[in-house]
Amino acid sequence: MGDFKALSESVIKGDVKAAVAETQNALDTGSSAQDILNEGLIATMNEVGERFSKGLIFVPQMLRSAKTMQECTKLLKPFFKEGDVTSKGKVLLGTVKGDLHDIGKNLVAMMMEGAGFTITDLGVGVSPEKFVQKVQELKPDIVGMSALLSTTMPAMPQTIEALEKAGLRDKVKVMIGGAPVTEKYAQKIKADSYASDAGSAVSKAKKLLGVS
Ligand code: B1M
Repeated sequence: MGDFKALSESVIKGDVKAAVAETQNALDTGSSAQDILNEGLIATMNEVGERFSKGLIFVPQMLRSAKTMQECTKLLKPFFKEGDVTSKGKVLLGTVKGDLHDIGKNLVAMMMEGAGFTITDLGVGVSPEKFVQKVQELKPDIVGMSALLSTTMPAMPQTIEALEKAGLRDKVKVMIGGAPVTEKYAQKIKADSYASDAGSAVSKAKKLLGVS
């Protein structure tokens, strides 16, 4: 993790104050927000996940690291703005039913907002019924679903089915993502798009709506 060792260690420890200071320090010494995010914060969360898998840390530590990362991300937000742009489209985002992971979804929201999309974030544990209700109410161009657990991925096709049943499927594009989700899975469940990270979520969303 090279240059971001101190940042990484503070995120692993869940030391918000130190991690925020390290993030600011990295910005002040010329690191790009993109590198801090990818090589500093996201890489560290992968390390946190590995430690959890090995039984070296437990849920409370994982949660502290997550909170620490979220605080650091706040400092990076202004750097992902593409400038004053009129809305490129409306995006409804949520982490699917049964799933509480929201860091990735929040990054997708941040990057999309920065790129000029209007975001409505429904938060975590969003049921298919809630997605349907909000699509009816807000008429978004894209519904974005995030899942981090293999056990909650089935809520994605369930949501697509619920949109079909409500007669809304052809009125909205569906994008999915999250660590266990793949392009192949997106094709299987007939989502319109899959993105592996927040940056490509922006380019895929632009492509879906034919905007630049
Ligand atoms: Co959880 N957890 N967790 N966890 N957790 C994982 C996902 C896990 C892989 C850890 C592990 O075992 N190695 C594992 C899942 C195994 C599996 O199903 N395959 C796991 C588990 C098992 C669990 C619990 C069941 C643990 C337990 O209670 N025994 C539990 C489940 C709770 C629930 O959801 N019901 C649980 C709980 C938690 C915490 C609450 C403690 C915390 C989440 C806090 C929070 O999010 N506010 C947490 C964390 C932090 C993780 C890890 C360590 C980190 C996740 C993360 O934030 N990554 C994670 C290990 C890992 O992923 N390596 C793990 C950083 C983030 C930027 O990446 O979310 O992948 P990611 O998002 C990326 C892309 O995927 C993509 O863009 C993002 C940015 O580039 N993307 C999209 C995401 N959504 C997208 C949507 C799009 C497009 C792209 O379009 C709409």
